[in-house]
This record gives sequence, structure tokens and C-alpha cells, in this order.
Amino acid sequence: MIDPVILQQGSDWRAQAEVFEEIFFVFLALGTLVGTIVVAYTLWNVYKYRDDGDRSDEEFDAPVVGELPTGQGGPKAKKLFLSFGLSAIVVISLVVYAYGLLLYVEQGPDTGDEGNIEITVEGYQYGWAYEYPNGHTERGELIVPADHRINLNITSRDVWHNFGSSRLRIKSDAIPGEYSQTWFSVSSETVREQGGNATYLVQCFELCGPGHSAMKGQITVLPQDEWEEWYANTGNGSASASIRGSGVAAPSGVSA
Ligand SMILES: [Cu+2]
Repeated sequence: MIDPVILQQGSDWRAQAEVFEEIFFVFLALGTLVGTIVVAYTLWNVYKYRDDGDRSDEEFDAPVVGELPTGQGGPKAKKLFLSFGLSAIVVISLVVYAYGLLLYVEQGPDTGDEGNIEITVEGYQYGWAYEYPNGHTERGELIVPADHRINLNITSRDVWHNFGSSRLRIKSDAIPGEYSQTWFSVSSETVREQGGNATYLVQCFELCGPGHSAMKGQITVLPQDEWEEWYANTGNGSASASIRGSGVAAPSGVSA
């Protein structure tokens, strides 16, 4: 059922969380650098042009409102255009860079649609229901395999909700009669690091009624083989009951 080549590709994808962390770090680093330069330059000028009582008023070349400071043969204007040019380069580069990454976040990795798992998420007052491609439904806990792109089609049964998981950096509206899309992917390394199954808290991010704060769920990511075993048994209900909360696959042959 699952192509091993796709699995291989899975480890090269970038999760949304990684992308957002990179954007955050780049903006923080650049902001700190530019801020340090601007503040240092300002303080240096404050010191350099301080009033030490030596200068008479006649020598003072005050700036004139509405005029570019070109009166002194150009050096001041050069400085103005240099700082304006540098700022423009920094801002334009950041816009292009962030826009490119956000397009990736929006579209997700190109998997040729093979191996992707489509899940329908339905919010209701107060909880989450999930429907798998084989028609199996779960409440509260979404169980998915590592190294796959999980596509979520999110909707609502009653009022506006918002499906999100902070650690996965995903968040999408759940609106009655409409479907919004998002995706996520957790690598098998992450699952291994977290001791065999990775769990992520799901919360509602749209005030939807008195039970809003209790509208929680969980995403559980299992290793490929464990998930397949679990999924193969979802038709009869027994495996589903045994895995809930434990994150451990039911022993094979337990059904029948
Ligand atoms: Cu809600």
C-alpha cells in the first residue's frame, strides 16, 4: 500500500514548524543587527555633535524643512541615499524570501499525491471528529503515520471553530458548509526521538461557546508499520479501542 520511495522522500520535506522557525530566526537576527547598528550610530552622532559650547550660532548649518540636505556639496545626500537604498534592499529581500517560504507552507511539499492521506476534520460543540479515506471515524484523537503528508479538510457541524496545533504550527478555520485545507508531516526521526509515538495537542482557536476552552484533541503520529497495522483493523472497531491513549499498536491477529 505504501511506496518505500515516498517514505524516503518524506525525510527531506520541511515541516511547517521548521519553516516558521527559520522565518522567525532570520527576522529576529536581522532585526537585532539593524537595530544595533541604528542605535549605535545614533548614539555616536549624539556624542559627536554634542553641544560643547565651542560653536557659534553663525557656523550652525540648520536643516531647512522641505529641502533635501544637499547644501554641503553632496556628502549628506549620499548618506541619505545610501541608507535609503540599503533599507530598500533589506526590505525587498525579506519580502521575496518570506513570500517564497509562505507559498511552500500554503501548497506543501510536492508528493505527486501518492502516499498522501486525506482526513476530513469536523469541529462540533465541543470536540473534533476525524474521517479516514476508508470511512473509519475517530473522535478526539487523530492517528496518522510518520513520513507522510497528511492533508486535512476542515469543516464544522455547527458554529465557527478553528482547528490548530501550536507545536505543529498549523491552524485553520472550521466553518459550517465550507472546507479549508492544511497539511502537516512528522518525520519518523521525530517519532523515534519522542519514544515511539509523537503526540500533539489540538485546540480550538475560535471562541465558539461555553465549552470552547475544553475543546481539545490530540494528534498521534505512529511509525509507519504500527499505523498500517492499526489502520487495517479500523473496519471492525476492536483495534481502534485498544490503541486509544496508549499509542501502541494492537498485536496482530487480535481482531476476528
Ligand atoms: Cu470550537
